Amino acid sequence: MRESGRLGGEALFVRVFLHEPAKSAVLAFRAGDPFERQAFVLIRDRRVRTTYEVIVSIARRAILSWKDVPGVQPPITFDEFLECERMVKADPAWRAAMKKRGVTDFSLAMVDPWSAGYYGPADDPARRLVRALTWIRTDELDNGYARPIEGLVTLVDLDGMEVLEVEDHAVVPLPTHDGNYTAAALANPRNVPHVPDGPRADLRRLEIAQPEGPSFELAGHELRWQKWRVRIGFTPREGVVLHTVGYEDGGRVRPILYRASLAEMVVPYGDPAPTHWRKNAFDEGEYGVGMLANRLELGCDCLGEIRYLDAVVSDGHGEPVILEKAVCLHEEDFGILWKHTNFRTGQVEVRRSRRFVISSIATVGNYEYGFYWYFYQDGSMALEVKLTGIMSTRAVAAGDGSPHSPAIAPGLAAPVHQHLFCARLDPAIDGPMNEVHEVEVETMAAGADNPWGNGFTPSATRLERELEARRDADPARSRAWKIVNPAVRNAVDEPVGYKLLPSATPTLLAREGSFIADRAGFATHNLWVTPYEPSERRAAGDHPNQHKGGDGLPRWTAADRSPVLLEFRIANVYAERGSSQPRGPGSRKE
Ligand SMILES: [Cu+2]
Repeated sequence: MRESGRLGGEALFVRVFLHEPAKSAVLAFRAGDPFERQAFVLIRDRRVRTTYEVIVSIARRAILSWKDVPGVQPPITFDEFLECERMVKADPAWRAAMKKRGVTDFSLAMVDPWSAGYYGPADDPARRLVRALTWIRTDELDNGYARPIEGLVTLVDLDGMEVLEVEDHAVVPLPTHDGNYTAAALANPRNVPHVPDGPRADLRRLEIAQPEGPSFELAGHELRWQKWRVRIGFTPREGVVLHTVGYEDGGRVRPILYRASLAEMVVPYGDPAPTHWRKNAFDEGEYGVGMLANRLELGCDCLGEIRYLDAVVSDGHGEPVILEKAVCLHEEDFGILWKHTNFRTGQVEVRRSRRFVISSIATVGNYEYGFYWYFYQDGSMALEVKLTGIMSTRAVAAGDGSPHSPAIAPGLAAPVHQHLFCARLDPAIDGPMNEVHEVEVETMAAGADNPWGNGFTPSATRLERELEARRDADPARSRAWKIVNPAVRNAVDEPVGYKLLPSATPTLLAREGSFIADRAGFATHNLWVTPYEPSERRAAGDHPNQHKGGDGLPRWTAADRSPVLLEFRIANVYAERGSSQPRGPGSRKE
């Protein structure tokens, strides 16, 4: 790309990752077939304030396509994090605001570049904006999130790397206590929490050992564990990506998913205070959970026999960066899978459950996300996201309680917020032609077939169009969604399928018509089902950073395409049917 002469010296390599081949090519691939490896490159050319999407053939060292993408902002890079902090700390207006709060040692400030979002024409993505928030430490190792600089918002243009505006809404005293978490700090009376005796010492050793080694094999990125087969990919945006997930049965591998990944996530805050109401991070699309993956060599919490996979991303200059041990693979005991006691004979049978875990952890500023894909011995699988790290905080004056921000320490509060995750599943259950049914339980009406009033019955409805296939969880009816392959029947002549089980968590709590509701439309329903379209991969659109909203799932589904269909989302997960074949009435009966 540099040799092409089309890049200025200020070009920022935002992303370099695998340009995935067409599904048809992957499914038809046989070992030894010729294959061209391609890279997708996302560039921000700061000098001309333009974003490019480029596809490159690595084997042929050729540019295959070069697209200018006007009016969008690519995600914020780690290089920009550091540059932005340095630059803000040198700004006279920011320094004056800090002095007003009694802070003179600027080296102890932490400046986090929060994505700017979109709150009116001034946030137009023609400019590359972030709203930087400031915290202050007492020394280099102190947890600065315990001392937010309330009321101070610094608007930065990342293209020009300049401060555009310093908003100073009001001085609020710095919280008085430390918020550290090391063993030594806990015993300090100035710390919240304060634990005079230090950490508990009432646990004895628990060892998890697999002296014969683990029960899985890795061939390159293909995992084999018991009957499971999974290819493990990784992108800077999504982190772990699962490809061609299948399960061996009677000597053949039965496909389950063609591809699965996190498709977007958003963290909207519910506090209207000036420093907080625009906190609405799309941590995947605006930052990248793959880019920010932990190097688990530095601290991994998996126990047992562990294997790791490295991930390769790029820095701002397009140079490869190896995230060593970004993905952790291990087996773990998971209690019992099944048990029965025959009370007449005293015969007891127990099956222990062991699950396989593919995990990675991303640090986004103050917050950590642990992503765990689980595979079980009964053929089920799950995605769990663990939320940890440190809350985003605000300072509050004494007695200044807020319904939006519960107090967590003297002078310190944590604004309420949601974390909404959207996974995209491209199912291929026993083949690519799948459909989705909503299943739930109904109390039956009184009548001849329900004479005693005790009757209830499961019901199933096939989701026929995209707009009716925007669904919400309903635990009172045990609502779930079944992806089935109508052409393949089980022993009782029912179509084979997988059931998607939603968890009962709220969808987006912000009001309809709010800025964030427009930008995070995907989070307004638990499930979306759409026809397969490889370009429709990111739930809030390809470029959510500073996007004013409407892109992604709401835009695609507005056409109300026929989906016997299928791409759907559940519990903020959506999945898609695995076929690019349009399904006309003629083919439907097959
Ligand atoms: Cu949180």
